[in-house]
Amino acid sequence: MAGNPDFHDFMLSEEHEALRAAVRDLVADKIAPRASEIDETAEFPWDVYEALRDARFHAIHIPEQYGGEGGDALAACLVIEEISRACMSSALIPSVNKLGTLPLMVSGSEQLKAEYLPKVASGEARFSYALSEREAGSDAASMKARAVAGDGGWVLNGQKSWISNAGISTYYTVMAVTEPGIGSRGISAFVVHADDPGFSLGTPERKLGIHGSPTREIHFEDCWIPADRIIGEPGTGFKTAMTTLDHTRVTIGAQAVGVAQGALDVALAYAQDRQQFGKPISSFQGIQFMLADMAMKLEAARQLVYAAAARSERDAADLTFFGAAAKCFASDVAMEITTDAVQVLGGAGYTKDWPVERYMRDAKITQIYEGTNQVQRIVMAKRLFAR
Ligand code: COS
Repeated sequence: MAGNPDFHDFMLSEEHEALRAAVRDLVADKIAPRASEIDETAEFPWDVYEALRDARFHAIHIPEQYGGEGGDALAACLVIEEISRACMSSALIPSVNKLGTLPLMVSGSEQLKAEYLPKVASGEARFSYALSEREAGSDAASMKARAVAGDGGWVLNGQKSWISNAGISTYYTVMAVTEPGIGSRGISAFVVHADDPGFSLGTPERKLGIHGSPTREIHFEDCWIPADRIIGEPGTGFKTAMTTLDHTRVTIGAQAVGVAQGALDVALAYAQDRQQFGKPISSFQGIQFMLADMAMKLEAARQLVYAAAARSERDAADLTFFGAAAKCFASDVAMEITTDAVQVLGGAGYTKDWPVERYMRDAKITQIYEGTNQVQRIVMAKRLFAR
């Protein structure tokens, strides 16, 4: 699977197919049976983390030279898609690890990469990404968190919001202002440790979905970190953050495709089983058209996500457009498909006896995180005008 972006014949390689099959088996065995309970208890599934780590699927994107599997962008998408098909909360394990470590892989010094990536590869550590703030969501460059050089290092003050897997992660990539007054060019990226003095966690957010992935604020109060924990040169943090999102938005597309596939699977089976007016509801054209539309849109989303993954792998010039398009299209489609799956199941679909209401709740976040779909459309339009 390493370094094989060569799938312009629109077929997955044998290695990718084998990976998909292996993840599917693990999901059926260890994750699907737990998915509803993870949602109900809203606890981080350490058993799933261990199962993914044992199978080396928890951070498949880490290069081999740092002790990782060296999975390419499509491999990461396949892992994330297959896990999301059963449990999106669990899919955040590989997704957040990729999001947190990619800034290092994109802009970090060799020393930083050698220090942190092997720990994530081995499963000893987990990494989150901290860009947003309470008052700086879509307008990320208006952030207020401040890092001031001092005492041979940096002193951080401020807060970050909606941080996925906060409290679970060992390390955080944190974007903060190092030179105020010059906008995005005054932002730098840093590695912060969960046990750095002055680092603290907010209370867990109470959310619509992805209950098994904790989301919290993180706070810095005179939090001192050594000078060599800056990622790249001062002032390059915003670019690093944006380049990271170009790649990882593709993985959100993969989550969306997975959760939509999970919902379609349930709707298809239910429609063929459920009898009304003396026959299965799948024999009614109204239901057939819904299911056909769901499958058609899902396949279009999947193809766009895989095409974007190929661009991510080869760092293509049009990745910014493709990452935004894949995330935006797949998540809009996932919201439609999961909502329609609830409709196909009718009253049953609205209850927790069936997983489709969970899929619908979980799908919603894919339209919001790593940039709202309104932001994705801004990003796409900018690229169109730049041509
Ligand atoms: N790759 C590399 N550099 C990029 C880039 C990208 N994809 N996008 C922007 N940049 C650079 C620009 O080239 C510009 O650099 P210069 O100052 O050297 O010209 C700089 O970053 C600022 O770009 P821009 O002016 O476009 O930034 P804006 O403040 O207008 O913001 C959006 C642009 C809205 C697209 C950005 O803030 C964004 O993506 N917001 C959403 C953030 C997000 O996804 N949050 C979720 C957090 S993770 S859950």
